[in-house]
Amino acid sequence: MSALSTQDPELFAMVKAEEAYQKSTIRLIASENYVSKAVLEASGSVFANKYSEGYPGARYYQGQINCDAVERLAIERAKKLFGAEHVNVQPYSGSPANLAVYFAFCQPGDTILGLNLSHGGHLTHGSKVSLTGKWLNAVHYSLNPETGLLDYDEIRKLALEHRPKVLIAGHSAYPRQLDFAKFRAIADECGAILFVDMAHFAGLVAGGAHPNPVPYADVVTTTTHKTLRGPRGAMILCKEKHAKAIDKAVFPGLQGGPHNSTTAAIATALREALLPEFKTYAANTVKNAQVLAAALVKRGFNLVSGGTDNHLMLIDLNNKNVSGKVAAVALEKAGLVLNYNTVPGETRKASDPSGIRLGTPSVTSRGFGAAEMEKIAEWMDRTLQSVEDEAALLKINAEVSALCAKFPVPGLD
Ligand code: DSN
Repeated sequence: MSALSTQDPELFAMVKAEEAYQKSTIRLIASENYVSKAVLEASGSVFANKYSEGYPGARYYQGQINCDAVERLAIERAKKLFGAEHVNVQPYSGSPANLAVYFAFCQPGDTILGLNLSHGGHLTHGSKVSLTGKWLNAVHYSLNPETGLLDYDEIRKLALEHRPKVLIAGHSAYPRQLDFAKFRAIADECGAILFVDMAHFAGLVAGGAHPNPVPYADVVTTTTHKTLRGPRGAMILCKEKHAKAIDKAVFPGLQGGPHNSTTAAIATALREALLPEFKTYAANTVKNAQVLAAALVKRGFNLVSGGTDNHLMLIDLNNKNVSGKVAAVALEKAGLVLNYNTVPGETRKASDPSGIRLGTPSVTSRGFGAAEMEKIAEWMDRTLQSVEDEAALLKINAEVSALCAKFPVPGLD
């Protein structure tokens, strides 16, 4: 970064500070990761200079010979990785990708059925504060209050009662695998489009550590920067019969020119996800989450559904007498970075809810294993017992930094 360091030292210092921060902290945000150096280089490549409205071979601008090649490469790799009939790699991120799906299949006022936000759903699955909940008639299913698991009988009941145009499977905070055959059967019975938002677990699907929704769903969206470990972007995968509707919804329906440098980085991230070592990464991500979950349960943490079989955990802190926000702030001071989160049956405000969410994609990319998971559980326990004790938090922070120094950071070291 010699040009940046001389031309904009102020910004360069911020980049360096963030590098140091990402190296010296334990990053447990379930939706974050560390991309490779190759992905960083592709993200910063000259494709940032290009406008390419349209699709490969049918653009509204000349000079697309290389942009077409890049976009075709990303599409072919995504098709191969997930077994998809059609792929659109242009959505700017997960929320626009999900909007494109509704735009393709719904009219304003149509009914959609998805997972309740405080039970692990996503804003774009029809939350009242999102355009998706304002322009569509959103109905939500919840987790079973006894088990913390999806209740497929309730989903079927609601689907038959409300006859949604789109049935949504997917989440941003549900720690279990989804049964796509059951979702497909319900969608068929009520005549809905089955839409799977696999943003959180796409990398696990790619690495064979989670069932693949693509054979079951009409349409699947994913971001590319979570477990999939690519740049910040998104893709839509669908059956060939929906290809035209999806492509038209993305462009010209919602977006202008694609971010070609992101497309280039998606292509190279997908190459990495096709390598055998990505299977090991996906398996280790789940293994680490399960070790961490068990260690937390042993220390009295109340995990929604009692554990995890994917990359994330949702913890209800009501029995710890500390709110999610107070816990998250104290954990950050201790060097453990995660987010506060609503939990099923939430009684507090979303800005200071009862829970925290954490995941293992980043720490697994960094090479952490079972011993480090045990240590993280111990640090979390100590932190929550000392949320107001700055000295105790600083001591944990020093221990966290010492451990981090032993693990090189992908893309940076
Ligand atoms: N904001 C993302 C997450 O953290 O899960 C979902 O879009």
